[in-house]
Amino acid sequence: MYKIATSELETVCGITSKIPDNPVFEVAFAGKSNVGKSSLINALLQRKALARTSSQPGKTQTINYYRVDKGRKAEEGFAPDCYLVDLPGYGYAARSRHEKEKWGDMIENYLHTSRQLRTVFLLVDIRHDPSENDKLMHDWIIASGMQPVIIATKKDKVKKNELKKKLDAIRTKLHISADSPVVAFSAVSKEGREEIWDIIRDCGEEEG
Ligand SMILES: Nc1nc2c(ncn2[C@@H]2O[C@H](COP(=O)(O)OP(=O)(O)O)[C@@H](O)[C@H]2O)c(=O)[nH]1
Ligand SMILES: [Mg+2]
Repeated sequence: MYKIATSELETVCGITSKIPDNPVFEVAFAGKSNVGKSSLINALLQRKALARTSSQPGKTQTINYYRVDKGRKAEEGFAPDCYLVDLPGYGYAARSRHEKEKWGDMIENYLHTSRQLRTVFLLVDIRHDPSENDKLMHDWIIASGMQPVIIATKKDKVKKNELKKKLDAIRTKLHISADSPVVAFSAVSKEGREEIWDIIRDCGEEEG
């Protein structure tokens, strides 16, 4: 189990904010509103409510940078010094066209501007087939030169004997090759947490 020495919300970017030029690597979390991005970040950081969660979709319309283990030297057993970036959610039905465009601009700007971004995790609800917006987001991540890592959230909501079928459906819909991971995660049981930290640590090490 990864130990986390410190975690804090360091930067919040609105639509007009400049994307920060951060000193250490970033990994980002994308997905529709309510899919469980903030819950996943809290679970990774072992914090109850550092990232605000809500049963009302569409609350987070900023890019939130959570700094992990700031200034800490790499050490076995500890999470690396890095940023977990909570991206604004999409697919909120009541949202206006104007807001959708703002959302798209923000995400595209982030994907293209952030020099420290190493991996984007795309979260999809394990119970449902990926939506058109999920496919669009998946394509955007690939177009910006990264291989998205899929996290199927709310694993506790499906029966054990349905798990494989659900994961296979997600793979098929998003055209995920057999050698790319699709990680099943539950914020209730915290299953999947260590596997996600392994991926984060590895993508930070690639850069040296
Ligand atoms: N059962 C279950 N509920 C979850 C899980 N992850 C998130 N939720 C719930 O789903 C809702 C939205 O979660 P949140 O993290 O705010 O989603 P976000 O909009 O993507 O940041 C909240 O009511 C959470 O408690 C999970 O793994 N299992
Ligand atoms: Mg959120």
